[in-house]
Amino acid sequence: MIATFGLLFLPSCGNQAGQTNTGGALGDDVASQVYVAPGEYDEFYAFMSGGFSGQIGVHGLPSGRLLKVIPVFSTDGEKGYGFSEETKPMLNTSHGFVPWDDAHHPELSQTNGETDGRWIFINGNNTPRIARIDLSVFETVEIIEIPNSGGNHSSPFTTENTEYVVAGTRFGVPYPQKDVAINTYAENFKGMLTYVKVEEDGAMDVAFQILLPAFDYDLAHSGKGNSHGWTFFTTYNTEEKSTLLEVAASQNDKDFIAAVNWKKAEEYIAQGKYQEVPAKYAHNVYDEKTHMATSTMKDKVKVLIPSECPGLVYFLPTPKSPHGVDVDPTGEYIVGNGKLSADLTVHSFTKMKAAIDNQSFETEIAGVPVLKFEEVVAGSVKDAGLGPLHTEFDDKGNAYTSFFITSEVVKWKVGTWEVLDKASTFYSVGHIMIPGGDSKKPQGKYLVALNKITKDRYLPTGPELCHSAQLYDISGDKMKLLLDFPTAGEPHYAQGISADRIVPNVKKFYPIEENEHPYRALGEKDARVERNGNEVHVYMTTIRSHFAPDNIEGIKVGDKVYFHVTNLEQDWDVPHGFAVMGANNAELLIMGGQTETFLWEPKSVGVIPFYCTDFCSALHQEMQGYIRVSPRSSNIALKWGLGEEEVVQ
Ligand code: RUQ
Ligand code: CUA
Repeated sequence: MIATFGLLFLPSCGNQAGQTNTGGALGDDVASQVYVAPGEYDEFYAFMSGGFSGQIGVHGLPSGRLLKVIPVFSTDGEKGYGFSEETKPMLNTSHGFVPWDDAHHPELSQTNGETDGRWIFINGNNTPRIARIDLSVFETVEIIEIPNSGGNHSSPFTTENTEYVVAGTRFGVPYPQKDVAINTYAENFKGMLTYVKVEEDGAMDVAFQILLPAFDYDLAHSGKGNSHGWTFFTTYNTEEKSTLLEVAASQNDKDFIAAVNWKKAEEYIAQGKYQEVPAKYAHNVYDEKTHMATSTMKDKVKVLIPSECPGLVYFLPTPKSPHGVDVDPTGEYIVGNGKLSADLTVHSFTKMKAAIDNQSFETEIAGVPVLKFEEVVAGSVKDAGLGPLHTEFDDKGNAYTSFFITSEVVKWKVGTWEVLDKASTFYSVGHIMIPGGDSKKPQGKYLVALNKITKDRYLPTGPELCHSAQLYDISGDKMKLLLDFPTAGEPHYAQGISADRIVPNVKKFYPIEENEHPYRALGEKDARVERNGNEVHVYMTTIRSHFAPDNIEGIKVGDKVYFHVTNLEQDWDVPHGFAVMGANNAELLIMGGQTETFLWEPKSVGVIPFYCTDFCSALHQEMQGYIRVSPRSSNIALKWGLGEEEVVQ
């Protein structure tokens, strides 16, 4: 009763734009539809990209509860990600250490076109990268840089069996990079599409790249069923302009969807019809046994040139500056979300194949045949709204498209193209997500709208407001708004999956006997301190509620002190933390069975405290210790201990 009373007052100030919240919180008993009782699990996981936070936010659906923020492309002081010696290599690139990125599109791994819960991939837009997150631990375990690209936006959309994840450059860049006048764009700049091979165990590597004109490659989705073996990329700026794009790149009536036959590409690679070119890009891998990341610099890549590889790429004319490209669950329909077009254009894969067979080409650009629009178009969704961006699908033959300008989600029928329903979003929706909504088997119970503007939806927090997700029930004929919830960073795309596909594989701690970290200490008997010149290695252990050792003497100003901290706990949810006063670093947060390393370079003499940062037991506050720092010239012996026991060296 109290909850209902509260809700009555909030929407009145949440609707200043004059929109009516039909079927929303006031409609009927929606609260019970999103209520997940204490102690119960949500039915779905939702993985929201963090946009300019560089991370992934994991929420439960339908409750909207934030379950975890997974650090991916940005350092994260909360978890020591990018601060510990083990994770620093994850953020290495050909430009050196890059502690931030703009993460847009999470994409779950698939088997037979269905989400399988093994991994989630996400693109780094700014310094082109793709990351892989292992969903047994919810940690980033691999990041590969994408060479010959600028702005990896059309990424990392997967193929039907996760054979590949793709990357397409949003910005044309000189190929190879060189010092040229910007106004030579059309002649010197190129656009590269990249296929990253994903092995059975998840390991990624750049398999090949395809050299195309310097259009802006915006988004992508792969075919499925009949269209398996193809990937579709949207383009804009087919005008190939480099300045004032808001006008210059909106001239052409139609831009293109680039259809890439990646099975054909595999044949050309096998026949050796590629150019091997120098390219510097980092490949970073986190090993769950050594608890350590390594970064390897790669130096070449295979490039396919369409004019030398007939049948590899075709352009499908598509009005007008299409943003998202989405393939329906059958694989037959390819939806081009032309953001400046009044209608939504849908192409047919069958018609596309026929047009290719009949050579119904309008023209050719850089060796790529342009198919005739009328020969490939299947239909269009008319007058649905303004500014279509993205489309997802349910399991009943319906599609849902977000319209940014008119702030709404429009439901339409695949095949007849009729508009069935519209629901307002609050406000300015970008991506939408239905669990499995870009797979062969959508789990179409909920739709999440990811909104850009939230003013007046939440209590004000100064000039900056959080972004917002809105949850709709789509199980009936009409969409029903159930819930608003804030998100971390700016969610672009998101992915959802029923929890039963992930929960059985989730690890609760790392078995200590499998720990292969070179500086591990597998019990307190292994705890010790070793000096090697001005490098000091502390083999430290943690267990409720002490560090071993907790008193260390004989450290000198100018030393490089590496604390290798092994958490001996073999229990779920008992991390210990580690922090040192004045360290130019973040804490470590060490999971059970894990070893992590903290580098500290003491700059002045004194006795410096350290402590556990994660409340771990009733005696957490006692979990502390001291390090004595002496002058560089001193001859204080290295000495360490815990309680009565002390070792002097
Ligand atoms: S993009 S809406 Cu990467 Cu559509 Cu954000
Ligand atoms: Cu260990 Cu607090």
